[in-house]
Amino acid sequence: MSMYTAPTLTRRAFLASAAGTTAAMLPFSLALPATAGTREISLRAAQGGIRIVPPGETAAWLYNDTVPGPEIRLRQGDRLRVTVNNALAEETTIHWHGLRVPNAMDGVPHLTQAPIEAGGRFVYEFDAVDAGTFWYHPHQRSFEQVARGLYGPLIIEEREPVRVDRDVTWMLGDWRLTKSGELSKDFGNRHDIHHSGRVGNTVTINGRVPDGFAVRKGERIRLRLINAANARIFSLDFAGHEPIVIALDGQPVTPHAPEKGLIVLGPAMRVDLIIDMTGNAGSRSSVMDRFYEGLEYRLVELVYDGTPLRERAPDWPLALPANPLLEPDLKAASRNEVVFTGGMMGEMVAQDMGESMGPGTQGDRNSMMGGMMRMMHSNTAWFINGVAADEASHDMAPMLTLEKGKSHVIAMTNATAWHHPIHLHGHSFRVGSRNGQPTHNREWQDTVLISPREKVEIAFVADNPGDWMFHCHVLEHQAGGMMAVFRVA
Ligand SMILES: [Cu+2]
Repeated sequence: MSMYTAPTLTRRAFLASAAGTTAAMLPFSLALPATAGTREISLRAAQGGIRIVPPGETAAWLYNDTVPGPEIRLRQGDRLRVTVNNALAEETTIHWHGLRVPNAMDGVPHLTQAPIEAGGRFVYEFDAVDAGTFWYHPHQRSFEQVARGLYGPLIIEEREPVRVDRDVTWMLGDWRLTKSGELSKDFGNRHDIHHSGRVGNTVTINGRVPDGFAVRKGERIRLRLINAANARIFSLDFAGHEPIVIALDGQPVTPHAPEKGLIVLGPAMRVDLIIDMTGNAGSRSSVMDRFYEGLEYRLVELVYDGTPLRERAPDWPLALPANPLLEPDLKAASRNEVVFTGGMMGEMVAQDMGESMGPGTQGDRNSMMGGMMRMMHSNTAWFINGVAADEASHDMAPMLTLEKGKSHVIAMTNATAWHHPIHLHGHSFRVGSRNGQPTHNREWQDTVLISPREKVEIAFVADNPGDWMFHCHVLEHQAGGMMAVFRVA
């Protein structure tokens, strides 16, 4: 991040209107139903331009000419059919992040489908099994395609949603812009791969650098946060407000106040909040991002209207109805160890933790230095159980075969000096413990953020057959080898 100076931003108003008239104000279009029961959408990936930092236009890659791509909304139990037209000059795919879809619809090139060639077309079709906040993005060269703007929200509405005044999506984006407002073209560079990934210098909400977000005293908002950044981790502070977490990665969780009041989102993660707007009419309140120490900044301001909606916050229920997930049986579960190694300073951490970094890197200090030198001069940087995958081909033998219909524990150790948001396709899992301590809410997630030197155990029933990606969602880490395949059979 320090490598780039932020361009001078002309702040652009991001003013949503008062309750009831917001939809038209949101900067993405709403896809409308064709017939009840099946939602038909078409997405066209193509080059275009967007106004992140007015007055200039930034060249980007877009779905249907917008960033984010259109917000796809349907109801739980409905079916979605998406025709994708690839107008890019290179291959692409779409992955439906967090949705439990049939394997052939998962959008992983070479693993679940042939990539959609330039000028080609592919039809994805699946049922919306779980309600919640999800998103879509390419899985082909995602470190570049996502960074150029290919992503969009996918909202599955509950049949009986919780009552709120407004349901709002904030898709958080992170761009590395040059002084002239162009996207920096250093996608997948070695430095980003070996460190924290491509952390940018310009954060957007729904594709715009936000200024104010209009609210009213007494209003209750369901805020769906989606982190679409390649690498940036957010830690949001809604100072003066008391947000309640009601879902993580789309899956309902016991409503609770976030730890230390901070909403932490690693790349690809989602958090659904209920926020009662308790500020005074006519006041302003900053939403800060405090993740990177010394680099705190104001994400957006909540701008209170002069007229309250109501004097007191409503006392409507907060809990969401559960999704149809199978409960893992920990006593009967198979246990599998997964160790992450690599990255800058990784050999030191791995050695401290007594972990090997795989062939040719364990042993004495000489071979350790040799391994480090080899890594520095290639884009292979990260290992799962000693193996670095080839991102370009997605060609991987399954690392684990998990018996279908059975419960499985994956005990993960982050023997590196960096954070990793680890994502499993095709399933949601319970996060059971961190460093041996049970989690408070045994939350369901599809992407779990693991701190340096942390051990995290997850558990799930492998009920979705096929070959599924298991990878870091810092997209530069994925490109540097941090991916594997779990086979459910
Ligand atoms: Cu990572």
